[in-house]
Amino acid sequence: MGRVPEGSETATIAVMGATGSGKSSFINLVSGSSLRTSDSLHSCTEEVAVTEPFVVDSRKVLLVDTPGFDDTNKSDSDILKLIADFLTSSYKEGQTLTGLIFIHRISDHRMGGISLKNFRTFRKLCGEQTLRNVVIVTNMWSGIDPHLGEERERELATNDAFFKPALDKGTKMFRHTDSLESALSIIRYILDNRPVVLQIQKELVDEKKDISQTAAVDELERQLQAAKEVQRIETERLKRELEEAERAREEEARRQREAEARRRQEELDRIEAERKRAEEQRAREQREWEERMRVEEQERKAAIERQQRELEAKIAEERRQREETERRRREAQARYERELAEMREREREAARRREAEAEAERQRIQEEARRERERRQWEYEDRMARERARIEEERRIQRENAERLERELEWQRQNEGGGCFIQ
Ligand SMILES: Nc1nc2c(ncn2[C@@H]2O[C@H](COP(=O)(O)OP(=O)(O)OP(=O)(O)O)[C@@H](O)[C@H]2O)c(=O)[nH]1
Ligand SMILES: [Mg+2]
Repeated sequence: MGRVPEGSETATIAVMGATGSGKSSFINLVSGSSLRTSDSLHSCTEEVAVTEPFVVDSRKVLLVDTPGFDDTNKSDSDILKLIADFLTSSYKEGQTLTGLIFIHRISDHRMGGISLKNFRTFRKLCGEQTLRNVVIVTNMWSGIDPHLGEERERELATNDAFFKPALDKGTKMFRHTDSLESALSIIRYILDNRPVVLQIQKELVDEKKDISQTAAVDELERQLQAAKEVQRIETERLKRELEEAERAREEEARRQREAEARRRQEELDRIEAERKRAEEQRAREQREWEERMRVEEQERKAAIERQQRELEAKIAEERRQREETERRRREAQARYERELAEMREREREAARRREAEAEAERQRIQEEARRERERRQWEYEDRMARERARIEEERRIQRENAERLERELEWQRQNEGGGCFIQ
């Protein structure tokens, strides 16, 4: 690929195939376009679209994207009309197709399915003379086991019901392995072809037929009729099967009803037997229960009488014990009172003794105090007598000293007159 050469003859290649087969993806890869593709189950391309020109080996190339047959929104005849309109107008403008690519997913589970039905319409659109310009491209090889892919490819190429008749008349089959290189090699192969006029272009432009008179529409109608026939046969088969099933169901239902009735009768018998057994059991249990109740009642009465006797004995014993206790209490009380009186007597005796002892002690202390007072009185008087004697003595000495001083003074006075002083 490279710059678009001036004046070179443009190769226009149309890409067709079932919806979702990868037409737009193939075109985007090889032309660098960005046509819308889809991951969903819904059809994506709704109109015929032509890429910008691009160059392969110095040839200007245009790829034509087409909506896929078996579109989710449009009928096959609508799609055919869209493609036919494009081919008619381009042919009228003098443009013819250098090649046609029919894309087939090798990963399709049903080889004879939608894709091959579309291929038949495609062939009628191209015509037998142009099959040399047609290339069948198998893609999506990555989604299948290689051995299974090869087997399918061989089957497609060798089975008359598939691509063999077209391949016999010059159509080629290529693998597209998702790489640009594989896509380019397919384009390069087509570029060696001479442009051709398709059957539908001849029919619509040269022969001025209405689209309803074209072989492609014939093929679509044939397919529609065939589909209707298949549908009719299928509906009849289903109807027969339904009727048979209905009969079989009725027979089966009758058998089931009988079996159900038998089963219910058996169930009723079983329930009745069960009920009888349960009733007998209940009556037996009732009798046993009554007998048990009677025995239990007797035992209960006996037990009550026994308990009554035991209780009365117990009450008598308790009364006796209470009287015994009362007697002992009264004895203890009397003993206690006696002991209390004795104790009080002893205490009174002890008190009297203590009082006598205290009186004796008081008298002894009083006596001692009196003696002490007397002793102190005596000592005091003695001391006073001695003091008085001492004072008398001192007075006597003072008198004597005064007398002596008197005498000395007298003597002095006497001596002062003589003029002599005797010391
Ligand atoms: N693995 C694999 N997936 C592919 C290839 N080509 C297309 N796809 C995927 O297939 C899906 C449909 O691809 P499109 O290119 O939209 O198919 P289409 O044929 O243009 O579909 P319509 O426009 O609806 O008719 C997308 O998810 C693509 O990515 C391929 O070569 N290999
Ligand atoms: Mg598309």
